[in-house]
Amino acid sequence: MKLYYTKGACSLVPRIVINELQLPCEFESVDLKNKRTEKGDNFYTINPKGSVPVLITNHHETLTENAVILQYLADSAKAEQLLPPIGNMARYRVLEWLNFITTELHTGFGPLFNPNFPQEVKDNIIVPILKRKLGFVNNQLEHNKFILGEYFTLPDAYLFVMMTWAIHFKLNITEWPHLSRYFSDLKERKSIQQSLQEEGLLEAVS
Ligand SMILES: N[C@@H](CCC(=O)N[C@@H](CS)C(=O)NCC(=O)O)C(=O)O
Repeated sequence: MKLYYTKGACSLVPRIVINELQLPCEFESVDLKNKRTEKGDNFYTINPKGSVPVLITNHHETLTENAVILQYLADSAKAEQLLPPIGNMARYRVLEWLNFITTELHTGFGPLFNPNFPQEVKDNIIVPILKRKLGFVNNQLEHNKFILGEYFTLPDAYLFVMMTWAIHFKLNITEWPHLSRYFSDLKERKSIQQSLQEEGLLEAVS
């Protein structure tokens, strides 16, 4: 198995899940600006969409889209705590959260990464929308250790990376006490520490 990734990007999410499951995996970095991989390949030949993450499965299938890669990893490893089996309502709760994070939070951060987006629009429109959504996540965490209760599930890996972006863009996460506590706890998790270390991000996130 191989994961194409970019330091600190959303490809950190499948890396966390790979480490959570202790799966053997090769990692190759991608320069997203020039669309070149570490080994010098044209990244468009690997993913015509030009985005990370890309997972090459042990069966040589190329799989893209974070939320789907995560499901593939958990299902292949029969990791029923990360993603409960078909028919169990808990599975659809995991998918409900994955869909929310990918379509609302992940996409919501997009303009903040775009240097051509006017700062005024970022400050007055994009950030307030993101804050409202993070406030919703904070409320969900009031009585939950993890986003869906007692156990770490796929959306927790995704939310962790969204929180690192929130901090990067100086959204004041102390506004959300439950989210702050959740982030601090997740940071100490073995798979997350390992993933941060592998991408050279331990200091940036501490
Ligand atoms: N729909 C994709 C989007 C992935 C995505 O936004 N990747 C970013 C990095 S976090 C990227 O590669 N951006 C560069 C580009 O799209 O050109 C997914 O959910 O996996």
